[in-house]
Amino acid sequence: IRGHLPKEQIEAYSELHPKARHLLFSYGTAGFRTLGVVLDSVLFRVGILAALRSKKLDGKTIGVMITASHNPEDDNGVKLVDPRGEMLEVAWEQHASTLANAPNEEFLDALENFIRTTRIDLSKPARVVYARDTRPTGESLVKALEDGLKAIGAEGRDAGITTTPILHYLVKAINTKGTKEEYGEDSEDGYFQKMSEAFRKLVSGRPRIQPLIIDCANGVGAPIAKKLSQYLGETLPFALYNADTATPGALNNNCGADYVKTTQRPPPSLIGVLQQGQRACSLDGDADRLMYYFIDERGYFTLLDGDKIATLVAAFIVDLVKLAGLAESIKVGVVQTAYANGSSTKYLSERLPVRCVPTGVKHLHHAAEQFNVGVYFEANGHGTVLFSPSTLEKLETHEPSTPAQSTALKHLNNLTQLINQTVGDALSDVLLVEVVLAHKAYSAIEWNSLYSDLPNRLVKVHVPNRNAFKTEDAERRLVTPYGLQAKIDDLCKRYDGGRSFVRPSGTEDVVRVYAEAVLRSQADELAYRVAGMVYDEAGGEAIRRPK
Ligand code: G16
Repeated sequence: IRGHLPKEQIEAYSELHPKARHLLFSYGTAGFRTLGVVLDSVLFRVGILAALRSKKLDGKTIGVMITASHNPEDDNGVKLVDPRGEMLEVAWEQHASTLANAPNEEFLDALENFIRTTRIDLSKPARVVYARDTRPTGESLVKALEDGLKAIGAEGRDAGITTTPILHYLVKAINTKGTKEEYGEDSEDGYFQKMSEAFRKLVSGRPRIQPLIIDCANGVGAPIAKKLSQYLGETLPFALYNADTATPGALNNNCGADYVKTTQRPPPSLIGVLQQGQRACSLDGDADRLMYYFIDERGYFTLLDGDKIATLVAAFIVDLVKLAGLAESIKVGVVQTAYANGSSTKYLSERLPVRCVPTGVKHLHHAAEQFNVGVYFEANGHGTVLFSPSTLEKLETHEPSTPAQSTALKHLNNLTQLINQTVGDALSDVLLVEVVLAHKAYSAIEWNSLYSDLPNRLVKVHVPNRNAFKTEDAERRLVTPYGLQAKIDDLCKRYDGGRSFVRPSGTEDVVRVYAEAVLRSQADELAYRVAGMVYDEAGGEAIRRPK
């Protein structure tokens, strides 16, 4: 090992954060996620791991976000953020799980072994920036993390209570400071300034925007949206609902993006508030997901989910690229997952290259990097737009030959400032959607009419062992339990436009079942019948239907 490992110090701190023998942790879709009260040892060890990741990357700042996002309030979790603001490199996920699971007395050995095999130079500096959402367990988990940082002698920066996307922004801003790629000032203020300035430029000269109703899921999105609103002033008035972060049990309860998407209903607190045709949206517990919706002229609730956002945004960017005279050199592509509504995939594929990847922002992000401009959104509202480094350069240096080209180019450059390109960001996405609606002079109704969603249903099945479910083909097909996929295929054939798939969740202890069909009743029936098969196959305990 190169450099010094303060073994005694680590051991002493480690004793304060013992790992319970019977618990097994796994770094899943979005880091470690389980009941908040059992995560103390994990946070301590993640502190050490983040410091080592920083040392491995020559002292670059690593981010740590303590959140369980859309999960219930009692859950908590932690995810690591790499220097460019993206999710932790996949190869390190296994290291994270191994270190989190080592019994107390073997932790130091596991650590030394890891440092040796990964060839980490301990003499390098270690810098970590961390934040948490509003969950009650967050405060003590931050302390455990800080003990991990102290134990290994890392420099920590507390970004306080903030959203996941702001933490990602900070990581990138810190690491690009003073370089040619400087991302912005490394503070919350820098984040708000950057986004709100770009927004003002993009909507200048357009008609005044009507107030937007935002359901904040009673989470950290509430105080952050409030601050953003001060920067936006009259350019985009917010009406904040479910902004109560103090009442125990309120977080994500009957509100928020996940509730709206899975129940396909507005939060009960907005019933009577939402007027026909008025657009509203929901954030999730850490403000990285966004759902828009409205009540249509017949009084029906209509969702504008991640697929609809992707379609709106991709079409807008394609138009601007054409108008700027750059259609030949800048190719726009879209990345989705199996949850994307079949109609959205059809609509988009007729116009653009579309790729399907497994669930999890890390997969979408990497696939989107392959395009000059990659628009990625999960149907659940998690997504953003990436401009490749060469595209950014092209946009900055291209000489427009007409005033129309010049305007389109200016809009594109402002979009690169408006969009949080590190990760899905509900508030940055709100601004993006509002810009497109303003430019197109679309109401929610017109936006929705781009294509009609196939009716769909998502259900959760509680099974004794969700790991028995293995998938392939970007999670569209089951490999095990053996024979189950053939049964699902047979069933799907009996429904017009029937499509269904089954996958284990990476953030909750459930198996998820998705189904869609041409008719609502058929989509529901297909979902519940496939869920029934999963239940029978795996000895499921209960099917939790949306209330
Ligand atoms: C996380 C991930 C998302 C994923 C979601 C559900 O979201 O970041 O990419 O779609 O979990 O994942 P799963 O179906 O595997 O449980 P969030 O908003 O909870 O961080």
